[in-house]
Amino acid sequence: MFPRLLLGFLWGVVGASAAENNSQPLLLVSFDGFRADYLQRFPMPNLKLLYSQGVLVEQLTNVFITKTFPNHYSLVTGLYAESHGILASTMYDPISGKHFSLQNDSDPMWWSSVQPLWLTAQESGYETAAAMWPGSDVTNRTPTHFFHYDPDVTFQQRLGNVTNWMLGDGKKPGAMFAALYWEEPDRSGHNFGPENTTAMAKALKEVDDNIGLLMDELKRTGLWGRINLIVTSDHGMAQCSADRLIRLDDCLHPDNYTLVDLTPVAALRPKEDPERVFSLLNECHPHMKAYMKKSIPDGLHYRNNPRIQPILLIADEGWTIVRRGNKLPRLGDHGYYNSLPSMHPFLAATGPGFRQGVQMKSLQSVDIYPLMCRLLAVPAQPNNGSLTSARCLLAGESCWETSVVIGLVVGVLLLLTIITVLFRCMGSRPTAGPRPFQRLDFLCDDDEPLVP
Ligand SMILES: *[C@@H]1O[C@H](CO)[C@@H](O)[C@H](O)[C@H]1NC(C)=O
Ligand SMILES: *[C@@H]1O[C@H](CO)[C@@H](O)[C@H](O)[C@H]1NC(C)=O
Ligand SMILES: *[C@@H]1O[C@H](CO)[C@@H](O)[C@H](O)[C@H]1NC(C)=O
Ligand SMILES: *[C@@H]1O[C@H](CO)[C@@H](O)[C@H](O)[C@H]1NC(C)=O
Ligand SMILES: *[C@@H]1O[C@H](CO)[C@@H](O)[C@H](O)[C@H]1NC(C)=O
Ligand SMILES: CC(=O)N[C@H]1CO[C@H](CO)[C@@H](O)[C@@H]1O
Ligand SMILES: [Zn+2]
Repeated sequence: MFPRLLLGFLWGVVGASAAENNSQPLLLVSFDGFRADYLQRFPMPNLKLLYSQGVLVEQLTNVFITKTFPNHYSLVTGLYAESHGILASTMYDPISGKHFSLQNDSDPMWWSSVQPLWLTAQESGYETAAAMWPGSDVTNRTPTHFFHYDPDVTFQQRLGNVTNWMLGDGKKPGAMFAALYWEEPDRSGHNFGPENTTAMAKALKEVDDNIGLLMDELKRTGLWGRINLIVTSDHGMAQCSADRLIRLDDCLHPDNYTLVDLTPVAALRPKEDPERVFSLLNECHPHMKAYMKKSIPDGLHYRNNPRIQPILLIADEGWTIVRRGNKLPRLGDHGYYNSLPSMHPFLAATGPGFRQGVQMKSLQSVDIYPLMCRLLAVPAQPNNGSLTSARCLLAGESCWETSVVIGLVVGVLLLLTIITVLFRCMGSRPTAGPRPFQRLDFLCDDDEPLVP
């Protein structure tokens, strides 16, 4: 037991220092809206081949709200939405009076309270790159190489540019960190609903073909096996239905508030008498929870930011908030509580920095940021993640499972106690020669032995 634990400890020390100098370039790829259980429901042969040579985390617990921009920014900062400031797809900032939307997102004001990984790696002297990653085309905050957002640039074109950026031009080393974003299977999930097996099988076949393209391209360019590759996503997808609509106008006249964001998490600014507005919304629908800002649960990490509005409404899984009418806007949606498995994405990774054949049930998505910083050997900015669990995915790192840590601490304490006792015994009677073993139990008390 002790030798094994000590070996583990030494291995950890050696492994940690070796890892610091063995950093390889890192490519982070996100397939938007890849719900964790798609991996069980659909074949995905290329993705399976990828993680068979690396690691798989079956479910990532992402951040609330489970939307695209908040979660993509969490991946590259390790912060909850309240701490990185990208709180929704549609925002209002009461301090500046500015509005944010997916079409109007490049004002640096929204993004600049924190530093995404591409800027941190740049400060460490590296080139960085991104293809369509949310926030990567914000004025003065771009990586070395980037695209202005354009959904019409194909996966192959994004990939071709990213591999070129990572390869460098022979004179300069290529980008050390690159991030690649692709819109599917999110788009199909919204349009057809995750329960439409026919439509989702088609969308996921295309995603898996793109993963095949990615592996082929990395092999063709000689990057495969030289770089670390993480394939992940921002959130899952829930099935919606016209039978599960929550109509705000049924509860409260729209003149009484300004709507900042609508579904499945609504953000409202009451015009007057907030308590009255709240109480009407609170009783509005059994499948919608209303919160005054101050009482939003701690666990959501979605309260401490001026961009969070005075009243928040959260629909239950699969329910849609509308103002009025019977029209369902989307067959699939996300944004719901991040405790729901349907909202969770997955993570697969491979490369020299990762173990092989390791599967983990779950991980916090904020833990990916410190993991990437470790892989790149760049200093992590203050963040909400931890390497404690994620370390188990890395090659050359000891994996501190809780039981091992407790075993180690108890073992070392026991060993120290025995050594102390032995020394005290020897010291107290230097000439006495060997003593009866049982006497050790009494800390070498020189009185009568308890067992005569
Ligand atoms: C890592 O590399 C740096 C310079 O390249 C060197 O100074 C340092 O001693 C190395 N650290 C280890 C643990 O090998
Ligand atoms: C974009 O946002 C800025 C700042 O809130 C605003 O001044 C501008 O009118 C917006 N543009 C569009 C097209 O919405
Ligand atoms: C890079 O992207 C552009 C589109 O912006 C495309 O025309 C070009 O072919 C891409 N380059 C590669 C090597 O794929
Ligand atoms: C599923 O999606 C397909 C399109 O791929 C569509 O033709 C079909 O009607 C959908 N089925 C259901 C039950 O919505
Ligand atoms: C998240 O990290 C930020 C930056 O270190 C910190 O300010 C914030 O308090 C953290 N949030 C939680 C819930 O620990
Ligand atoms: C609770 C509340 O403020 N109700 C008001 C909402 O708006 C309508 C129409 O403007 C008023 O008549 C209500 O008194
Ligand atoms: Zn998304």
